[in-house]
Amino acid sequence: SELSGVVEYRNVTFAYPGAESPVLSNISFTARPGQTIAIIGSTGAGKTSLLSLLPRLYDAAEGEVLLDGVPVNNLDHAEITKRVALVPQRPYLFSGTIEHNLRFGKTDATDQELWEALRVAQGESFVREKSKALESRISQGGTNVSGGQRQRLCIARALVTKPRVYLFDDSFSALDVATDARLRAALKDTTADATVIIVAQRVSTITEADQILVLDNGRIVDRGTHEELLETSPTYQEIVES
Ligand code: M5T
Ligand code: MG
Repeated sequence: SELSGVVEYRNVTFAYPGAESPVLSNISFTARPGQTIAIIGSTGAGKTSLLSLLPRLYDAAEGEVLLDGVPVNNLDHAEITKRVALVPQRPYLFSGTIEHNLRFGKTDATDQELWEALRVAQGESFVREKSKALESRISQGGTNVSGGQRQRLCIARALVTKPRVYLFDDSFSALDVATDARLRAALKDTTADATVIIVAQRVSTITEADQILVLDNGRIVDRGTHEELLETSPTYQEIVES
């Protein structure tokens, strides 16, 4: 239906194959269309691992990850990627044109759709400034674009697929504060009906989230809005002050 995109983690515990101890323990939360859920926590807390379970990069051994009420373990990757786009922490660009990179998830996207995605991702002007625009070549791994340009192209690539659920893993960290703010304002409009889960390092990126999950050592130690957590969460206060 129109309002698909409900994500639910139910008592999820996860250990990497071969590892002795879990990196995630008893994770439960729900993210609904129209909401932004933020995940914050120190390096190694398990943020990337948590996101990776929804597109089934790994499967949780205990508990369930549900997409629109269906355990993702019962869905194949094609069914999941129709609804879920993950912008990974180290986003990858292929050797080929910008156009080729942007169409990766939706090969029949129109040029207009590509430009619209670039506009939202704050990538329009640097692509226009290139003499070949969308036909400009990206070298293997994207070494001929800056880190911030790479992030914006990978965000645009996700936008092109018009998913119901966006997973942003630290996707704004290479952007300066002004670009980060412009991008999030544009994203807010475009993703208004979608479910958005954002992993962030900078608190300023997530102060407006509907709910912030504070992850520490694989557990959700606190949750609430920015204002609530400032009052109640010593762990959050530490992150804010760091
Ligand atoms: C959480 C371990 C990692 C850490 C813990 C991705 C990955 C992680 N780990 C593995 O053993 N194998 C893997 O493939 O899991 O790591 P994370 O989820 O990457 O933490 P984070 O995203 O909160 O950290 P950061 O640095 O991105 O802020 O013990 O060794
Ligand atoms: Mg990470």
